[in-house]
Amino acid sequence: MFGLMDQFLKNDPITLQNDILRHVEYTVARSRFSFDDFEAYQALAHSVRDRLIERWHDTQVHFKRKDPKRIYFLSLEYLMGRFLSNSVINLGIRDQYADALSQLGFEFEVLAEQEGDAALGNGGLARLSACQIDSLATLDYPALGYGLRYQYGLYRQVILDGYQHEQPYYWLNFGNPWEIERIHVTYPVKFYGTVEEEDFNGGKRQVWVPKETVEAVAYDNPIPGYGTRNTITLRLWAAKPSDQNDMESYNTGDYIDAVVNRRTAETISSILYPDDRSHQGKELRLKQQYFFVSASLQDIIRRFKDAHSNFDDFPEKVALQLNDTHPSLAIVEVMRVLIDEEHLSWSRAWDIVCKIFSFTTHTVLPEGLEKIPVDLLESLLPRHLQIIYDINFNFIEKLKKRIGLDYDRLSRMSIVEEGAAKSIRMANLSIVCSHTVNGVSKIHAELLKTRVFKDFYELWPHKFHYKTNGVTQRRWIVVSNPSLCALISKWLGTEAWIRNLDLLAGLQEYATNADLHQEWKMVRKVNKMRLAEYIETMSGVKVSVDAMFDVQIKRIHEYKRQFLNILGIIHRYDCIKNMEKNDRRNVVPRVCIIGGKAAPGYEIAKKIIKLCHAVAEKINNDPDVDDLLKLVFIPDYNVSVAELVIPGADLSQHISTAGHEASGTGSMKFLMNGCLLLATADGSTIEIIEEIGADNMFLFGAKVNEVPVLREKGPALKVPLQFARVVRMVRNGYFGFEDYFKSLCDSVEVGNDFYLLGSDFESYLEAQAAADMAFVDQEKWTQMSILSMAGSGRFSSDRTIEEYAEKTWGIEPCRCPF
Ligand code: 26V
Repeated sequence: MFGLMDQFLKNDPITLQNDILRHVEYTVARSRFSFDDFEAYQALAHSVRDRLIERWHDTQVHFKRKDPKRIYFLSLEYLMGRFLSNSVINLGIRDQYADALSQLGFEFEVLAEQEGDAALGNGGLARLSACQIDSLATLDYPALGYGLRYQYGLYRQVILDGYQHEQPYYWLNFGNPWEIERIHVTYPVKFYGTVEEEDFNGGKRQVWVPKETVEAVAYDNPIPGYGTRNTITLRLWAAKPSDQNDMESYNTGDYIDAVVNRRTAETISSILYPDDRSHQGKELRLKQQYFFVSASLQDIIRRFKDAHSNFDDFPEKVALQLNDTHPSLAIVEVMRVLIDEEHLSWSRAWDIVCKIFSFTTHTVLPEGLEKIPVDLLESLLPRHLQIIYDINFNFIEKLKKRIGLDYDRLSRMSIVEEGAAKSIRMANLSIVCSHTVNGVSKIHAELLKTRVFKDFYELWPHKFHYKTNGVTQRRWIVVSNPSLCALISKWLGTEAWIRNLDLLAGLQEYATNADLHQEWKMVRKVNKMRLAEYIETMSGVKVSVDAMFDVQIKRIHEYKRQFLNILGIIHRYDCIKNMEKNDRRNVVPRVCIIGGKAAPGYEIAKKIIKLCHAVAEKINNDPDVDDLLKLVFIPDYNVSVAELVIPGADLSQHISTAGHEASGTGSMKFLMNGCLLLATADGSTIEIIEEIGADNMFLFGAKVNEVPVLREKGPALKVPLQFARVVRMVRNGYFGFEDYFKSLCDSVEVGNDFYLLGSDFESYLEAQAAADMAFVDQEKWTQMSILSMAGSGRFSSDRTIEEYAEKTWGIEPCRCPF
């Protein structure tokens, strides 16, 4: 088939222009003589999509022909952001499109802004999936990502009077040119019903008689690699009503009710759960998980059976990666399909399961671990519950032989949690049934082994590993910071770093080069100007680009300590107010930027957002501080906002209470963009210190092993006076709303201060002072900035994915010939 015509679609400016105009006329159905920016964007996107589809077909044909072992990445969340710029850059045709558009009177950047974010996830875990998908494509791995096609993505955050409100984000309203509906790729997914016993081969067997069926329809999103023809699939499932279970309702004569009921099927995939802390044990969430798992596995098994007839070969062809416990029902579903539908024996099925699953956990907190109430499972998936019990029975029996009758430990390790409300511990299930358990940073793995999963580690030390997270430099430098990208390529004399980030180390030798310094500062300044403009449009606050831009953007969580940041800002404000006018000249001007969403039900997090606004209102309108201090909250933080903010940041804060941030990937994006880090030694920052050295960062706070000791002290803990003072200012209504902020203040009082804001405050202020000092010496700062970027090579998701491929999945690249 290859050789017939290597590439259908040409990429010269005339072809591209014609292509865009053709899509204006026939796809968007507007006149090619009159169309607006949004219509131009749509036509442009469709023209890019044609090129994606061509490569994608070639890749799929190639994979099919080679039949390599594939990795199936199972994740309920992906934060993809926008597709356009990323796609044309990965396809290597951005400049051609920009030229073609400018001849048509359009600017590429302006059209790119027309696209809404694909926000099918909450935070770190979801953005990590997106970065990893990009790396899987770029490194030519035979991979396929599965997910859910939520109609309502992550809610929009709207701020009214400083309070967060959530607005539904119906992102498909304007169409989605990046997906291809596969109406012929559908699978029935079944729920409810009973388990019956029936005779089989002279013995008995269990048969699930489900009661309800919904249809899963595939929507494919082509994901192009950079510098390769390989274009892989992100397959997202949407729920549609099925015709299989409706006959009876129609026969009852209530046609309208029957049709209305059908529509409830669609709700399964309609909403992304927006809380990334607590598992509420809701039926809809469980339905989503099973819907996802069942459809994906039917698809995977169908593909396997197309080329193979013996399931013993399954582990040679299939690796299944569980992105946290959310898709863990896949384990049980594989058991069920192999035993009930393919009629394998339990032990053969179990053998296969133990070889194919690997599990990555993304949390440190035991309360973050998912539990499913048994009664929910029993009604929704009765056969699965039986299988879980059987897996647990076998596991506990073997365990007893290993550790004896240590009932405490047996009950801690059991997959089933006994108690008033019995539940299934999804993490335990995943550990028992996976060949590998991965953490996401070195310290995270340590905490898993010594605290969270200690019992399991002692039983199976060989299962526990870690792969330090990474992010893709394609999105986080090439797409979002084109001028820095050009500068790096110029100084390195190559663009090879875009596929091999370790090459950035080559810039270390120029860290003190005056010419580089000048160009570097210029690039940074232009990015800051862009950010300042955005801030002014969003919040009306005018900021000076000569000030230090100090940024904290991430989900709002108590452990991430945005409150500590705000208390630090209050302290700074208070100091300036109490200074002699003459002394104010020595203050380093700052623009403090905070952004992030609070889960809708997370009261304290919402209060932190309100406090940020209340403090900003006071500071920004105080002529005493003028340009010396500004505070802005950036609303509706998402991937696209991050692309704009990160390149313009001088300093970024990663200040979680040590031992709480499993990894943190924001820090890596800032680092790559030459932003300095003010951080605690937690999660990924511990490894960043190893790469760039503590001298190039501003570190503070209790260390991971000191945190439990400090907590132990409780009410006897020493808290600095300045801390008590700033908390008192909030408590006493200096910023208004004292009743509303009371519980927030209470949460950091001595004896109650679980996240240790008080005991870390002094060293936090010292780190801030050190950052001020460094900023005054701009040459020194620039040097640190260059060294940060040059030392970020290890934090590419390419490195992470290569480690997974080699050590966990056992897969090889499968490169599509050009
Ligand atoms: C939990 C839940 C619970 C119920 C409904 C939806 C939902 C969604 C997500 C989660 C768990 C969130 C875990 C997470 O995002 N962890 C972050 O993972 C990052 C990538 O490994 C890591 O950098 C962050 O430190 C970690 O917090």
